[in-house]
Amino acid sequence: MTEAERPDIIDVDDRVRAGSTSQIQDMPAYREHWARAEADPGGYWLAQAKQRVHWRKPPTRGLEGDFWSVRDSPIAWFGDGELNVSESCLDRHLERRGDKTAILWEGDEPSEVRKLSYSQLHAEVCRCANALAELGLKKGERAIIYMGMVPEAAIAMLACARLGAVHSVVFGGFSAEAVRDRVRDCGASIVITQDVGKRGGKNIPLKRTVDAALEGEHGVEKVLVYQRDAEAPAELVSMQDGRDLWWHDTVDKASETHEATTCGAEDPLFILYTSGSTGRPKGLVHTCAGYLTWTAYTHAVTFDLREDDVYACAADIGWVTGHSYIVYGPLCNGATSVIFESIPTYPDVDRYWDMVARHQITVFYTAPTAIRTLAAHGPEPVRKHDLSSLRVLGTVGEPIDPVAWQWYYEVVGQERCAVVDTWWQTETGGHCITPIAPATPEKPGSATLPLPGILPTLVDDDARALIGPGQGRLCLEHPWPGIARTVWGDHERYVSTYFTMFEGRYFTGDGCRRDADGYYWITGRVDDVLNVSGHRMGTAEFESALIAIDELAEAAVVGYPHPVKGQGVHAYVVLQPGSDDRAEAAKNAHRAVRASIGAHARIDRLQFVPGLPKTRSGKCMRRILRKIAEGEPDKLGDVSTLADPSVVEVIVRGAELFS
Ligand code: 6R9
Repeated sequence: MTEAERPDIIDVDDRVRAGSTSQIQDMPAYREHWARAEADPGGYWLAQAKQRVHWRKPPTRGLEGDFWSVRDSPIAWFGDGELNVSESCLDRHLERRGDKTAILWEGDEPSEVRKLSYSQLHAEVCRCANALAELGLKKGERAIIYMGMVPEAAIAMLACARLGAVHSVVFGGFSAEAVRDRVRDCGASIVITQDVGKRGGKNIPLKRTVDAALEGEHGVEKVLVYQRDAEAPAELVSMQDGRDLWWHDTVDKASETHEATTCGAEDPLFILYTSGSTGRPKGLVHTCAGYLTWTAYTHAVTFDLREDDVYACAADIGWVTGHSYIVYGPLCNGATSVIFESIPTYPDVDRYWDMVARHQITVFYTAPTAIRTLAAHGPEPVRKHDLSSLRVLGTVGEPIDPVAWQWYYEVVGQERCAVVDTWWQTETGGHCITPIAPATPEKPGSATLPLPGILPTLVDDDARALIGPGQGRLCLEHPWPGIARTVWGDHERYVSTYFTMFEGRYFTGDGCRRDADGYYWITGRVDDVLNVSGHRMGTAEFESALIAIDELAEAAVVGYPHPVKGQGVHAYVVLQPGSDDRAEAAKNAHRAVRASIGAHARIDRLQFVPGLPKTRSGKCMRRILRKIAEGEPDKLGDVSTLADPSVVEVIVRGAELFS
């Protein structure tokens, strides 16, 4: 969008400003906090950490380390503090909020609702921690959690935290191969799963996938299985003697008192695998105190959290949004957090709004892809319901176009709610660039302004920092408490991925524009990371799955704009000499991607090409393939360095069939 097309700033003056825990209620307060955090980051965050987190031994140190020396000395925040994250999320709420609903679970069927108060959740987490300890899980050891959206997933995460063990949640859509990779990479000794997951009336065979993942593996000694459906088809759930245990035989029988383990501020809390431009997914490591401070702070500030809020984040616990804004941030803040098992279109396209009305949800947080899907059904399914409880609407995961933003604001929010377009990443732990409700004047499509502690810089192709309005690569200048500290088992990969492109700066992988008001507009990834329906996937992961099949010699995968999913996946593939059965190759290609990554990874356009456009030195020019997939073959730029420029014409003609 050009400056001339920029919609006007939306006035938020008349929004309610009472009873918030946010501390930032208007723009002067925002500017004041931002300036304080910039002038004295250590002091500012130490004060926040002491206020928002429950400490066993309060820290005296703020930040140690910087982005220049991150190779030799990892970033540390609050380094001499001691805590247990689960005490911040549970124990300390018992006195004031023991009977308050901590988790409000809405199952796949709208009639299935469960509420767990803070005391009940505390008791369940203690039970689970005792059971896991009994199974041998110790401080510092890793547990894989491969579950659907049930309260037990959050219970398992908090139980690991209580033991000082490190969880790695794997999204329930991932394949057996992807689960196996993660089990191996983090050296997990326990897997926590469930018989079947439920989504949109279907069974997701979680246990069967775990069995396939662990076939022939020796590291995992125990598999703890939560029973979601006692009537699940027997062929989906077989239990292996000596290895597999039912949750109801172990956790339910364990004691509900448990003394939490003392952890250092910088002990790892969890590993979360995420896709990058190259190679296999990286296990990003988040540590206890900085992560918790950042998620609690941002959850309270961005959403203007109130004590009586019913807060719902519709993300999956398997992604970072679920970690930070279903589990850790909200529970640390003593909020009521909704866990939603189903999908926005089941049993009907008004499911979200029906749920908002039934539970009187006040803050609702979802992804642009869901908004686009629902907007396509028009305003009627929304208007059927009384949405007057809503106060703040959030989005995350991908850029939201101004049309979808307006629909969210007008139809769902009835022009009454703040809309917070929160930009952040698995790496950042929590929100970084986002409006603060209700303080920040919004502009549809812009993530607006950086939170306190976040110093964005736009860098041009010559590594120069831009001053004032302009477009460039988005970097962040100074460590904030929530930044991931390392890549599990490979600190060098962490350094080379994020800190070598522009030395001394964290490079986000995103492109971004800054307008004359200093507002940020994320334009999407500038690297080889795809964002399909808010799911982050690496083109390299698709390509390695494709070239592993017999029929294919080469593959290059790029994204293209998709009206609902944000991005679609376009795969260019070259048949192996001697193979000519395209139908068979296509079938195997789709199957290979599903087996290697998971059900959420799908090729939208599979195009057979005679060869890939390569330079004389053999490098595939992805820029050309991207332009062709985007439907702009007239904007290919310089193709003179190609070894065989004629291949481009054939590819362009083939791609036309898709448009
Ligand atoms: C939280 C999460 C991170 C990537 C990020 C960017 C995209 C996320 C966005 C957004 C524009 C927003 N992204 N939020 N782009 N506006 N509000 O999604 O983490 O899965 O690691 O993805 O998602 O491209 O770099 P993750």
